[in-house]
Amino acid sequence: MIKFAHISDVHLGAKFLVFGDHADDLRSSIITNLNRLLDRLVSDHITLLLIAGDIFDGNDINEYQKNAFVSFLEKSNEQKINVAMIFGNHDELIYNELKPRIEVLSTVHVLENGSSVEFPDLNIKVFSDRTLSFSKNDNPLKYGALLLHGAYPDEFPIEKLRETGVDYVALGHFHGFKEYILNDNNGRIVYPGSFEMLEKEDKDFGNVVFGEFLDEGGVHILKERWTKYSVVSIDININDFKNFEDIIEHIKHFSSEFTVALISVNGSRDVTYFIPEEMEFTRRLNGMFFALSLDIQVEQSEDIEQLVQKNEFRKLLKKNIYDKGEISEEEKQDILEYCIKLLEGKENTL
Ligand SMILES: [Mn+2]
Repeated sequence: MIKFAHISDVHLGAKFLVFGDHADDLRSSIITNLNRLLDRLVSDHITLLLIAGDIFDGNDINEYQKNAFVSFLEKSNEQKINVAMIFGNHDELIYNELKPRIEVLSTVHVLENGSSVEFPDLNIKVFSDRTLSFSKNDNPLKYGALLLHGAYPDEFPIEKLRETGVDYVALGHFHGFKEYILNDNNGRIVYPGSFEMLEKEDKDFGNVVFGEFLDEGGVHILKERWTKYSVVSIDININDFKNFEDIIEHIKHFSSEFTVALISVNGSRDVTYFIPEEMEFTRRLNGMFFALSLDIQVEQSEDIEQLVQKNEFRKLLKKNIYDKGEISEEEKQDILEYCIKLLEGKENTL
């Protein structure tokens, strides 16, 4: 039984622009989790780490971020943890720059497209080949893993993946966890999801996948959510709430400093139902969440509803006045007009 871990889409140096003042928190969270991962690999005697691309967010990365990653690799090397990794198209230039520092680390292997590395001690061969033009015959060892960055199944059809004869396809690119069955011999195709929350709309991000190659072939995997951040969708229909303060009270229940709230406000209101403008609404929610996205789609039903009400009122009034025979036509008309003005707020009650 050989243990491994799989991460992808670390996106070191991501700008996290949508998170404003909190961007630094997320950037440091990535590095905290990298260090935590190293501790875990050591304490759990996990000797193989697969990194499936998008390690850096782009080519414009500061020295601190670059050093954080190289230092992670150096420590992995000291701990004799085997690392097989690929860079994505996002971070190719950085890789070329860091190459001299990475190449000297004997347990760290950067796989370029079409290459592979054998770990005889682990009985595993790790491939990276976007054309998928290799087979079981190319692997003298018991287990095979394939590192790829891209879209499954569009770029990597299941039939071709099966023909490679590998036990595990370690993918990167999508930022949410996904697991697919590769074959009926416990083979799996897995996206761990990004290492940390990258966009407000991401789902199931911030994971590390832990697994083991089984004696009978194939793998068993477990996803662990490592991010402290989460996303909650709050759908509000204003017609379910007495007033705006009631809505605020409801939203308060979800309040957390590590939560991104996606709040959508729907329903239809008449003139008496107060919903502030988006900016004021956001101000009231200030401090409740890590970040917030507010979408107000409330129908202004005042015209139609008021019109219906007015017409009803007119009909009722007319009927009641005209039923009384003792007053003159002129008086009836005056009363009717006065009442309508009252209703429209153009006249005060006496
Ligand atoms: Mn990515």
